[in-house]
Order: sequence, then structure tokens, then C-alpha cells
Amino acid sequence: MTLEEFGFSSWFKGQIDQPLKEGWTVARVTAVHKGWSDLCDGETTRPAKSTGKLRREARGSNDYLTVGDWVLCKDFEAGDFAMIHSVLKRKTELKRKTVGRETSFQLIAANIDTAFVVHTLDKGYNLRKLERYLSIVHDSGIRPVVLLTKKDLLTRKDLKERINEVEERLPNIDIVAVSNTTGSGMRAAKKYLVPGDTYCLLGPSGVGKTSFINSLLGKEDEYFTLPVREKDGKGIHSTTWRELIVLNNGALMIDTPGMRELGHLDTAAGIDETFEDIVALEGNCKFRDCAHVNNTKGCAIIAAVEAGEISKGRYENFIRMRAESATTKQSLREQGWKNK
Ligand SMILES: Nc1nc2c(ncn2[C@@H]2O[C@H](COP(=O)(O)OP(=O)(O)OP(=O)(O)O)[C@@H](O)[C@H]2O)c(=O)[nH]1
Ligand SMILES: [Mg+2]
Ligand SMILES: [Zn+2]
Repeated sequence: MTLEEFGFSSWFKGQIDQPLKEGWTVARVTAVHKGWSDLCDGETTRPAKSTGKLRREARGSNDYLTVGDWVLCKDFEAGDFAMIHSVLKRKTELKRKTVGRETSFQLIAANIDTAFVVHTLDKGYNLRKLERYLSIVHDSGIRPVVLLTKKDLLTRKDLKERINEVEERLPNIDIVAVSNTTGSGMRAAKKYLVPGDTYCLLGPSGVGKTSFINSLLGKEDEYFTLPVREKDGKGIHSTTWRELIVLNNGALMIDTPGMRELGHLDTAAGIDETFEDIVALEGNCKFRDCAHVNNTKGCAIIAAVEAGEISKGRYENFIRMRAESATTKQSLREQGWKNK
């Protein structure tokens, strides 16, 4: 496939204002391993390393290169190996707070058009968790689609109830339910996949991200999957690196490993978008600095919860996530994090 078909849109093309140096080419990062990356130009894939200069300029950050990036590189030995000289400016960055004592960010992927937030309808289903993943996507300015899996494992009645619950909780989000084993719902899911656009699968281990790709490819075991734990449906981390895969129709899909711990990103904007309907009421609270936790003070949000217009669970999650986001911000500020 051509570079354009591989996602190299005019947005990236526009960054190259003069002819490339002799021997240089444009390529996309399809996987990042320890110490090297895989690059592909739509035709051939080869391993590549970054120049010392590029690594130094990134000031030691591990995140200067991620799957989905577009780079300028120089090929060696008839295309067996390449050196990465620079990374093109990203259209979008999907990132999360990393696990550890200090607040910092890990890039999950770059240049994603639509992110599938994948969640199981079976054991392990947890709306709060789903909302956390969703806010990462919102905050990155990427369009989310919620992909609910394992619908085959529920009775018709339970399935209906669960889907209703998700739809009520996420009124403004596209939601599609599938079974990767029976293929039910796959046609609806495929409608989201546009050739040349880049997608990402995000969600806890074991929800069926890789199985979804296998199901799209029509090959049960093209990519490696593992059964989940019987008692709680938890996955055991079958995917261990992020990888960009070309689907049959030419859409580009990035599979990611389920995250071990989902940190609380600085997702103020993402939270506001996820809870758009709640935030819209804020202006009606009696006090401008209303914390929305005390119903004696004329809080419009609590009034709406009491009137049954907003579900209690959704309200509580909103308050919790707002509080966590404020803490993260504080911690960033203490570390002198800029632009936040
Ligand atoms: N019954 C049923 N099982 C599914 C479905 N989707 C996935 N599974 C099973 O769930 C288990 C985990 O699936 P994976 O595709 O490995 O999950 P994952 O999200 O990629 O997990 P990580 O790579 O660990 O993040 C496998 O045993 C799959 O066969 C589904 O729609 N229905
Ligand atoms: Mg996987
Ligand atoms: Zn209020």
C-alpha cells in the first residue's frame, strides 16, 4: 500500500517543505520494542534505531517515539535496517499517567483518529472503569467509540439491561456490542473502520482487544490471546507490546496491552466532556464555587440527581474523578510541570 493509504495524510505531508536528503525516506512506527522499533512504509517493515542526537534531544524521555508516529529515516543495507533521524509533529497523542511515585505521562500511541474503548459485558464489567478509559480518550482530543465485548456470554435479558445501563450512563457516545466468538455485532463495528484512518484499542486486560482484531481479520489465532481468570474475568496480559496492524479493508488498527493500573490523568477537560450533561448544569448552581457535594446550598447538579435526571452512580463518579484530577494537577504543579 502507498504511504497515503498507510495514513500519511496531507497534515503530515505539509511538514516536509523541502526534498528529503539522499537516501532518506518517510516511514511509520508500527511497534516499539526495548532498544529498537519497527518501521513500515506501507510495503516493507524493517527494524530501526534512533540516532543519539534524536534521543538526546528528547532529553532521556522514553516517550519520544511511539507506535503510530511518522518519522524521517535513512535506510541501510538495502532496506534491512534504518536510522530514525526525526519524528514528525503528531496530530493526536493518546497518553496516560504512569504508575510510580511521581506524576508523569506515558504515550500510548500517536496519530489516532478514533479510539475504541473496549470493555467486557461479562465478568469484570465495571462502568466506572469504562469511564476512566473514556476520559483518557476525550482528553486526548480523539473520538471515542465504546466497544462492548462477549455479548454471547449473557442471556438476552441481561444483555439488554447492561447495554441500556451503558447507554444511559454515556448518552453522547457511540456504543457497539459484539461477540468476537460468534461474530454477532461485527458488521456494526466494521462500519466505523475507514481505510487509511488509524484506530486504537484501549481497555483492561482480557476484555478481548486482540480477539476483536482476529475477528475482524477472520482468523481466530492470527494474534496471540489468553483465557481470563475464571473467578473474576481478569485478563493475564497476553499482549505485551503495542502494534499497528493493517485490517482487510485498509483501516489501520493499533492493539495495546491491557494496562496494569490506570493512573488518574490530568483529565480535567476529558472529564468535563465525559460528563457534559452534568457540567452543563454547573452554571445553575447558586454559588459559583459550588463543589456539588452539599444539597443545602442550592446545587443544581444535586437537584438533578434528586429529581432522577442524572443517575446517582454517574454523579458519584463525576465527583470522584474531579477530585482525583485536582490532586494530579496539584502534584504536577509541585514538580514544576509546565503548561499544565
Ligand atoms: N466468549 C467470548 N470470549 C471472548 C470474546 N472476546 C474475547 N474472548 C476471550 O477472552 C480472552 C481474552 O481475550 P484477549 O483478546 O486476549 O483479551 P485482550 O483484551 O487482548 O487482553 P490483553 O492482551 O491481556 O490486554 C480470550 O480467551 C478470548 O477468547 C467474546 O466476544 N466472547
Ligand atoms: Mg491482547
Ligand atoms: Zn453545584
